Amino acid sequence: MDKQLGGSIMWPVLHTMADYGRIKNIGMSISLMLLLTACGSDNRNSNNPTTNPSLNSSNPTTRSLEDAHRGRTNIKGGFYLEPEHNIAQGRTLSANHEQFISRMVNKHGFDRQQLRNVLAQTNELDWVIRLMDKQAPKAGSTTVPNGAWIRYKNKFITPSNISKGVDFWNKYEAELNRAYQEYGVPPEIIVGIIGVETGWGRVMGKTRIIDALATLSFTYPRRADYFANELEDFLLMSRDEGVDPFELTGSFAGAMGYGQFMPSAFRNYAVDFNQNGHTDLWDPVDAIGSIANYFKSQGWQKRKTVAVMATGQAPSLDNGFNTKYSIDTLSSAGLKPQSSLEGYKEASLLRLDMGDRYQFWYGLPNFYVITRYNHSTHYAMAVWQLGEAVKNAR
Ligand SMILES: [Ca+2]
Repeated sequence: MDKQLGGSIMWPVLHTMADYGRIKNIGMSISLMLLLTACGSDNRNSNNPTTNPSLNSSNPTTRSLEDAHRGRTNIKGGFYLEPEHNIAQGRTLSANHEQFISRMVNKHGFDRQQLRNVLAQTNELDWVIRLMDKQAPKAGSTTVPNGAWIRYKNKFITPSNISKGVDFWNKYEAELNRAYQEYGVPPEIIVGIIGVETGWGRVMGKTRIIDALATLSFTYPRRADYFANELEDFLLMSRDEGVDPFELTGSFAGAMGYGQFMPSAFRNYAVDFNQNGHTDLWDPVDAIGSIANYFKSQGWQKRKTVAVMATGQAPSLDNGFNTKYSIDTLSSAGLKPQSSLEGYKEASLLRLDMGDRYQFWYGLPNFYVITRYNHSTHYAMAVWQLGEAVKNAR
């Protein structure tokens, strides 16, 4: 958990799902499948006065940053705020708040009083703390297969999801192809990421980002530094984009938009891919370019495969995306690649629990790059296989 939080720049969909589950009072154990079904019949955004005009009526409505954007800042050094948020607050802030405010004033020239007023209006979300504490470390390696991979995979790779992925790919084919040309990251990977993260924009999180990040920055000491940096980047994004920070929602940890970027990922990797003057994670086209840019930055190798299935078993070797073996070592252990390793001399050893047996894979550098989005073998394999399934279904 710590590793994922500190090292990963994104929050995967499961966090959004947990977030959503809590909002719907349906608990955290509910499956993604059920959630996606629930989302399909749930007019969650009915309160939004604006919808993204780029999405047709058969799709769920989303509110892009551009929709919320007013294109101006009404106070020098400050945010654009809707009238209901542009109010003085009497609440006394903690020393942590005041320290953070001073940092924003000194480092970025924010208006001290306005930022006080803004932070005084944030809600402390106890359930965010509880969810953060609940996230148990990953289960250790099992010695007997129990189908963990099958269960994980079945949340994402379903006929319904594949069909939705085909729709998304068809709709944004030109932009996906342009991203491939500019960044070398193929459509199936971007489609897979957006599918696993948010069901192609269907579940992007309903928590006010500023509430989530303020809660975690000021009342969660264990990760306060990390989240204070994220809050800093979030406030900069809001100011720079001229958008009311209270208008933006996402996961309970502050992940935003189609690809669930954290604010620091926005700052470092997001791009204005539709070139309309705004970098908007809630815009599918900007999200496509931003994800491609992220993968390229993490070392994606164009036209190289991700992983190769092995014949045989290698029970004596440690496995996981972080392992690294020479191909000779893997051969000696009893494995043979089922297709070309494309000249790679080293690979990680991946093991998938199929229920009645283990399936071994050679993990190649592009597999490792996918784990930079979320540090999990299952996650990366699901992204890749979902993308491939959508590609094959087109
Ligand atoms: Ca844009």
